[in-house]
Amino acid sequence: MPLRSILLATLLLTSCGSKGPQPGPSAPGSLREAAFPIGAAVNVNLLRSNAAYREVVTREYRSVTAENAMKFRSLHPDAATYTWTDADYLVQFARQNNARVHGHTLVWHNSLPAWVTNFQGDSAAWENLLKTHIQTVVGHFRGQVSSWDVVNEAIAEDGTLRPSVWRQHLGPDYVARAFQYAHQADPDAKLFYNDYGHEFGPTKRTAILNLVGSLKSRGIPIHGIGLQLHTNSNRADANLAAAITTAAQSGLLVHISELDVAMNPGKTAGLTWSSALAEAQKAKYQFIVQTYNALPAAQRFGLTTWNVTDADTWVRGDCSCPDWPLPFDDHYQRKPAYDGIVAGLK
Ligand code: 9MR
Repeated sequence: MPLRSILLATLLLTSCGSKGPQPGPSAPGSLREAAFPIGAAVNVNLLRSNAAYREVVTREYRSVTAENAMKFRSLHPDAATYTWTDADYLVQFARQNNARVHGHTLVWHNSLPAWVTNFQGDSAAWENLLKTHIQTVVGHFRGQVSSWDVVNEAIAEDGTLRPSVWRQHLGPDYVARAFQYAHQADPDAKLFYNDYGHEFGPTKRTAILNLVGSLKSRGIPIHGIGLQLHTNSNRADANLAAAITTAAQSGLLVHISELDVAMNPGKTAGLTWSSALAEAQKAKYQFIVQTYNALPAAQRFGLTTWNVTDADTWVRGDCSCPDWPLPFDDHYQRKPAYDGIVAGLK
């Protein structure tokens, strides 16, 4: 083959095809270049088995959260059994790719194994269950998982403490003790209270900030607030801004921990993707990132999307409807939403 053809072939190979998804025209090299860590919730099975998925995660993200692999039911399916394989795989992947791992989640009312929901024991036995789980998990990942959602979704939408098994068997102060147990197991880990609905209005948001503020003033080791921000096209920008800026008034780290922007809030069965939806979604992503980017740098822990692409979003399963909530499409390509993130970072 003449030299010119070889050069042309090499150029073509590097600019399309062989490297998987390609950057859009207005995009930078990758989201890894942002001033704060941008990450995604990762499905470990896809990471193992789907090369295009793995390529996007590797190329774009400086932080990873396990979508499911570090939940109670995944890690601790029986009282005497811990299963580390998937979570360890993710930690190993992150180490190879110079990404941080955010742990999700130690104490939640959901995704519990039957042995916990059926557990019979007095309050001391429940306390031991909670403490042992937290300290075994945090201890296992000590030095590798640098932050944790210690307690997830403990507040109900009316602002009261959710009547979960934990609240029922351990009393309302289980939240504080969970943070203390996690801190004992890894004093260097950054510990978060994570919840959804800060953007719904002041009731839940105020309750969360009061809880977090009271933990902080008691000297409980809490370092940050996770705003899930599972949002959609109908949510007003003013509510999104209130969620982000109010959380920062706590003085703690702020993690946008589970961001996605659903575009079919009416759950219309036959809805199809359109450039109008793509542009509306881009504007929402840009607004959220811009608002977050305006927080004091020392409080910007990072921004994590919940899942990677529209092909693996939890939203479709949840609504049983078509939706496209993420910055990458079904073919692992960058969407206008991606450009919205980039624009918001400027
Ligand atoms: O995306 C997760 C889905 O695969 C699980 O079935 C579900 C229950 O464990 O949890 C989903 O992730 C949730 C996260 O852990 C907490 N905030 C809400 C997320 C979406 O439901």
